Amino acid sequence: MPEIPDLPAGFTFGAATASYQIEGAVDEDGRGASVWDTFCAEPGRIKDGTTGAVACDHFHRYVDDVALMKDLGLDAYRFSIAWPRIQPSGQGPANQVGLDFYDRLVDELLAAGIEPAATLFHWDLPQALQDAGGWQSRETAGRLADYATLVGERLGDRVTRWMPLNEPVVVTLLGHALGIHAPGLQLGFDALPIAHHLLLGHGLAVQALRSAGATNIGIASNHAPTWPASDAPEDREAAALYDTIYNWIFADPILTGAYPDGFDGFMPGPVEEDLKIISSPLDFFGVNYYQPAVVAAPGNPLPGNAIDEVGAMPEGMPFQVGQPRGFPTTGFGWSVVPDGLREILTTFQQRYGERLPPLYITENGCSYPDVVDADGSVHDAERTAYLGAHLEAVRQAIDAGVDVRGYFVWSILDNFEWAEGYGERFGLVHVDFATQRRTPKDSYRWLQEQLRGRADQER
Ligand code: PNW
Repeated sequence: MPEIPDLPAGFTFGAATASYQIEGAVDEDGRGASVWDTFCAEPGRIKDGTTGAVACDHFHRYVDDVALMKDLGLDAYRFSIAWPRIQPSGQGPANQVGLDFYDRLVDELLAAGIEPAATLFHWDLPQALQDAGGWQSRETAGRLADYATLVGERLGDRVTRWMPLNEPVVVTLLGHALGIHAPGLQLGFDALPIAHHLLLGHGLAVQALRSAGATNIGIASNHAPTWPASDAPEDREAAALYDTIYNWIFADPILTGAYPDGFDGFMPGPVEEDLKIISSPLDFFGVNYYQPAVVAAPGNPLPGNAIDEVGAMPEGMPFQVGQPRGFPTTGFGWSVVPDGLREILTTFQQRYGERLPPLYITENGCSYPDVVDADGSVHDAERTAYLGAHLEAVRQAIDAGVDVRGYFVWSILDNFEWAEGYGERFGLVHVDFATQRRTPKDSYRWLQEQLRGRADQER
């Protein structure tokens, strides 16, 4: 069994989820439709034909779920707020009954001694806003800020960390360039303006949250160290381009107030003015990490297994993207490369230096098919090994001088894994979706023991 390495005093241990992946109750308390309701209803979009209509039924079971988190010993819980519960049509006054759910959840967490960390937009855009142009429209950025004001006013006194956006890169790439996620558009490079509108929405929402009295504001941004498939100059060049598009067109404007060279021209609107908003100071920057990317020039050999998502890259792209070979893979087929986490954290430190606020790992985790015994126990030794190795990588980054303040496991519960449906299980807790029975996996027991050991030491 791995042990959690020594981490600085006050290091935050948490777990993360997202509204559409766990809540269910899609028609309750005035919730409007989201782009994911629409997308799931389209034949062929979700591998097993399922939807998030029930998911983990967390909307009705949040008390039990918070009890599981408390028992595990978590310091913090990162959840997302379903925008269509707060503004069923994407604008106008708050649906107070919709906000009530998060009010109850936040109070339940605080009573359990768990810090609430809220994401505002984890992909479930109100369908009415999509009908009005969605993230292709600049207006949507302003709508995000209005929604942020409503939520900040109600919960700003109790939520301890805020993230307006989750993974703008995945929304841009999978949702709008490749069409694998809602809203299912295949715009290719014409999706770049989406990135700008998301970033503008982020900046406006940061400002709106602060005006509403919220504090401790950041982002949860997915990042992948990007490796050229070979030393050939054309592979290096292709990898540098992909690295810029995947990682730095999202982090640079936020942390430096400028796009990487040459990208301003692809962005719509008064870009210079927008960048001032986009670079509104943050209290922390959250990195979601799953695996590195391996990139080759078109026509060159790509030794990595193609990543499902980006393997679907349309013809004519200036790069081919795969994943590193020679590493174990998760049940989902993603490569297990703990050192990639150390690498991306130290890259952030080197790239931004003094300008970098404290970092959090806002997501890291893995999917494996569970082995369920006759007695109901669930064995997932690979997940335990995965978490131990990635925490060790965090330790190494801290030793190298990176200010990392916390780590959130994706996820506390098995849940609706987007286009994969219920086939991929990322939870520390097994969910039997037929009965909604929750069973802590071995990895949960392991983490619980480790967190208890830490608490004893700090006492
Ligand atoms: C993240 N990729 O999504 C999301 O924030 C979660 O909602 C999701 O359940 C989790 O990771 C596991 O997938 C990603 O293709 C989706 O690189 C795709 C990629 C990365 C993250």
